Amino acid sequence: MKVIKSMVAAPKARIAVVVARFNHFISNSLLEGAIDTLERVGQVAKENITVVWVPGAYELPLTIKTLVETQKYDAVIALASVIRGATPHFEYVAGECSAGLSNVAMTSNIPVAFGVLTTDDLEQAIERAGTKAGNKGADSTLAALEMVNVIQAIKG
Ligand code: INI
Repeated sequence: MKVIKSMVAAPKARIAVVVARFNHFISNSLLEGAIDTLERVGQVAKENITVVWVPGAYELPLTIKTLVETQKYDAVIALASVIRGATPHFEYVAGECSAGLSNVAMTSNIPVAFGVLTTDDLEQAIERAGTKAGNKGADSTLAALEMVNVIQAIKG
């Protein structure tokens, strides 16, 4: 039996973090969680981390597609919060963001971690951005780090 089970330390990994400016207060906390995890847990060197700000969650897929096409990154972390409002707008933004990110990962073979909160209200977003329900920026970063090692292990 061969089992592939990878660590989260990836000191040589080149990581891009793409973060939506919309709901900036939440995004900033997700970004803090991501950077802290990259440096302290992943042991990724500062010079190997690129942060890209974009207007909103809807812009994440195209930005990440452009980044992976440069072949300069081993994984990308997408960070945003989409908060439900009074209209169906939420469904379009969250749906297109999620489908687009999955599509980029599948067509590029580069892990794209989904650090996008989709919540009913601001309180739920705050809870998941560094308060009582953890930090989704940190959680998605752990997934990205592990996936860098998993993909490398599979490719041998
Ligand atoms: N973008 C978000 O990141 N979160 C949201 O909650 C949100 N809402 O609710 O509208 C949002 N909209 C902006 C969207 O992502 C685009 O930036 C905009 O439509 C321009 O293309």
